Amino acid sequence: MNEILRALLAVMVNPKESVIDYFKILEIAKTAIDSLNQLPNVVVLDDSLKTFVIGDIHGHVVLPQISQEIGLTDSEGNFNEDIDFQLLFMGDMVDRGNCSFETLLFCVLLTLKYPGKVFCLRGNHETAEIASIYGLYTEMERKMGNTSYFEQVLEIFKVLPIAAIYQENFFVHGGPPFEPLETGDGRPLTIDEINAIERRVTNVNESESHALLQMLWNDPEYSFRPSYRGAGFTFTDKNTTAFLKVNGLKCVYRAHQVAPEGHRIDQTAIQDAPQESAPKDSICVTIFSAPNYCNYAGNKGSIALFTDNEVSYISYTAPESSRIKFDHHTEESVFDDAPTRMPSGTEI
Ligand SMILES: [Mn+2]
Repeated sequence: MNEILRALLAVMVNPKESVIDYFKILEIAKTAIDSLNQLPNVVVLDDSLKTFVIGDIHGHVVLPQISQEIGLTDSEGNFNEDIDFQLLFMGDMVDRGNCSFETLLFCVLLTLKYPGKVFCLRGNHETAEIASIYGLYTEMERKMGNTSYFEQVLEIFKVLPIAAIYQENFFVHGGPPFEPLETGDGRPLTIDEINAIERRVTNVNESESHALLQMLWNDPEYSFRPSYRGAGFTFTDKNTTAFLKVNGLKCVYRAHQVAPEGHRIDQTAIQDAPQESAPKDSICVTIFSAPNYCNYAGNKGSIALFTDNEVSYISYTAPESSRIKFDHHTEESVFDDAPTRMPSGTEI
């Protein structure tokens, strides 16, 4: 296993000089389907362990250096056999970048190497309808010489869990799901209802559960309505507050949108008597981990580190050379930068 994981990281760094047996790796990845299939829709992480949370990677080459930064590998690329932390990927490992196939395989194999400590959630790109168009399908064709194994990758997508809970926080690729009401608002679903969704579908667009589609596609916005993306809904701070309240949770962490600083506080707690200077608790935060997304967005990438009920962020710019510079900081430093939103209509 270590050799394969090393090989996957090596091919990301140096694709031309690395040889890799994708057929053999897919054979091993097959065994992950059974274990992923055992997981509930909402996985519950161990609150006592510190936890790194990673947003969209989209096949950008970040995992070799993130692995070293968080202590998964040492400077020689040897894997830490007994990690004292958890790792949560929030989906959209695939499509867009050059190494989306390796990224997916690496993340899935990590769940086998570190059972109960590494989790991968499903993003909207881990679906047949998106991955067949936005990169993974042609990448597999280019790298394997045929596309017959795409079906097996779809089997992996189907069994990925769709949300996680850790230290009273909710983690999901797009956002929490709501039942649309005739009033125009949405009723937040309970964790029990989310766990009852049939997640094992290939085409999420054809899913009977609108909730599954929403969890992979929703975005925080200023009104509750069908999303401009053509799938899912936009949800407000009031919707988020209602979801957190009904489930006894504190904050939603999600991915799915580029953030200029790599992460962004999208929504803060609604207060009865608003005071400009009063600190407001974050209730919805975006984490995006692909720097300079698609080689044009110019954004930083971030990963979050949760420890003892505190969250901090590790941000980085896309490397001009092969070396990423990591910058550790807290939430406050980001508030000062008044992050801007991506314009509506941006396809992520
Ligand atoms: Mn997404």
